[in-house]
Amino acid sequence: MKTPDLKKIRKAMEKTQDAKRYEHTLGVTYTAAALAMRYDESIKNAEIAGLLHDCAKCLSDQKRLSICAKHKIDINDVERRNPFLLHAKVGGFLAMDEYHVQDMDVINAIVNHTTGRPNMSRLEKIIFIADYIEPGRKQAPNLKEIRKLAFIDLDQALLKILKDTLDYLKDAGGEIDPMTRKTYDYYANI
Ligand code: DGI
Ligand code: FE
Ligand code: FE
Repeated sequence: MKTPDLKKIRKAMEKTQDAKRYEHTLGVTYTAAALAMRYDESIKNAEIAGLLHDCAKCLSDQKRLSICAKHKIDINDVERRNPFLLHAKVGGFLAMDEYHVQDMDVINAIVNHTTGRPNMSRLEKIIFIADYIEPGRKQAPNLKEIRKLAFIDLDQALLKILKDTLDYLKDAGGEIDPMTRKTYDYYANI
């Protein structure tokens, strides 16, 4: 696989992800493609990033940590204590290393899909939002409103997702990654 081939990547995800995760992957891919149509983004890039965004989700924490150590991927304290967060960074690495993705916008969309980051590109926003609203998601509050908002205003949808995620983490006692807060502060003040 030398250049990204959608069909091959899809097959690879079907093979390496459990059935539920693969369903989610397809949901994010189709949702990202629809948002790309709405916002004049590259549909192919949306599909590649959608297919690969959780490619490191089905690895063990130990494997994620060892990939980071081996390839000198920086880890913060929150990530060290909550290694599931690393599936985004490790996923970006694998997208380059195993799936031959070279487009840095696609890589960034994978790397930043969990915490976001300030000043995201349109594709990064699309993947972040598609991950949250894809049809298979059932639990998050305000989903109906956010799904509608996503097709009206990307930044407003983003802000609502970040707010609900921070509220959820506060309630559940989840440790907040500094980047999640930074992203929220940035989009709350634009
Ligand atoms: O991989 P997915 O489940 O499809 O989605 P995701 O990569 O957005 O991960 C979702 C989970 O990540 C969700 O339960 C909220 C959590 N999350 C997002 N930001 C942070 C976080 N968890 C912690 N502990 N800290 C964060 O800053
Ligand atoms: Fe994820
Ligand atoms: Fe996901």
